[in-house]
Order: sequence, then structure tokens, then C-alpha cells
Amino acid sequence: MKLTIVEYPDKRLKEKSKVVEKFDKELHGLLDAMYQSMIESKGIGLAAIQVGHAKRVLLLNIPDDNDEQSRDSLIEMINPLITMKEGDTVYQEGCLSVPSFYEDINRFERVCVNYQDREGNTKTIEAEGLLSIAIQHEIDHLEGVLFIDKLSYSRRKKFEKEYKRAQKEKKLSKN
Ligand code: QAP
Ligand code: CO
Repeated sequence: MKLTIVEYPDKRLKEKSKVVEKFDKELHGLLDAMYQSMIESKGIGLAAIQVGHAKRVLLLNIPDDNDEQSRDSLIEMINPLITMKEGDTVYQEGCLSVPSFYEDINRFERVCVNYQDREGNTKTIEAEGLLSIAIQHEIDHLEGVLFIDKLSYSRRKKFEKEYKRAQKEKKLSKN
């Protein structure tokens, strides 16, 4: 299964994803294909809706201290739920669905999350730093929310202008 990344302003990115009830081969196939797409696109996080599947599924793969990404640290979250959030932090975020745009976004510093793994086992994780930010960013995708939706009115206007210009140039360079 070869997946393509859905890019803004595709309407699918606004869909609310559905709870996963079957932890079967089909789900495992989606997870494996998502991992491949995320690594190929040099991403550290990916939600299923970004490859056109409206399921409450996401991947996280934060690089280590040597900036290396290893499959050993891959986290697969199904039906995640934030059970605790505290503190504030700011990070310059990007998104595979909004290529080449980065902006400072406010998030909680620490979160606790309950989720299920690919077999349906319940797990819990406490996260801070980049992992905590990535979890919040990816869970937003499940609700149809993009990081650009969190920008102030003026920064959002600036984004729309810059992004449309970049898209136009992208199209021209294909000819
Ligand atoms: C979400 O984002 C995230 O524009 C994952 O040209 C963001 O993997 C987690 C990417 C901030 C934590 C902090 C973006 C790759 C990857 C681009 C990504 C691009 C190529 C974004
Ligand atoms: Co994203």
C-alpha cells in the first residue's frame, strides 16, 4: 500500500477521525504504510487523516540526542486521550501537510495520554519536551485541527499569502 500525503488546503484535513474498533491486519497494514511514508517524507509524527484515512491513529518517532531516528523509538497510538496537561511551552512547529511553513505554537509542557497499541492493549505515557508537543500536534489532527489554525489572525493572513505564493511557484516549476 503506497500512501500519499494530503496537503493543505485539502478539506479532508478538517475531518474528525473515527474511533478504531478492529485491531486487525488492515490496521497493521495502515500503520506500516504510514511509517514508511513518514520516514520517506522526513517526518517525526503522522496522523492517519494525513494519508486520507479518518481513523484515530497516529505515529510518533522523535529523534534521539544524536538526532537519529530509530524504529525502536516508534510509538503507535490508537484512540489516544489526554488525561492530564500542565504548564506552557512554545515551539516552532511544522507539518507534513503544510510543507515548508514553520511557526511558533503554544502547547502544554507536559501531558499524560491513555491510548491503545496495535493489538488493542491499553497503554499510558507521560511526556514532556518534543514528544509532548508532537503528541498534542498529532491529536489535533484527529479533531481536524492544524497547527496553522492556532495562529493569531494576522499571522494566519501572513501564512495564507506566503503559502499561496509558494504553491504557485511549485506548480510553475513542474512545467
Ligand atoms: C509534527 O511534523 C510536529 O514542512 C510532525 O518540508 C511538529 O514531522 C511534532 C516536515 C513540531 C513536533 C513538533 C515538515 C517535513 C515534517 C515540512 C513533522 C517539510 C518536511 C513535519
Ligand atoms: Co501535522
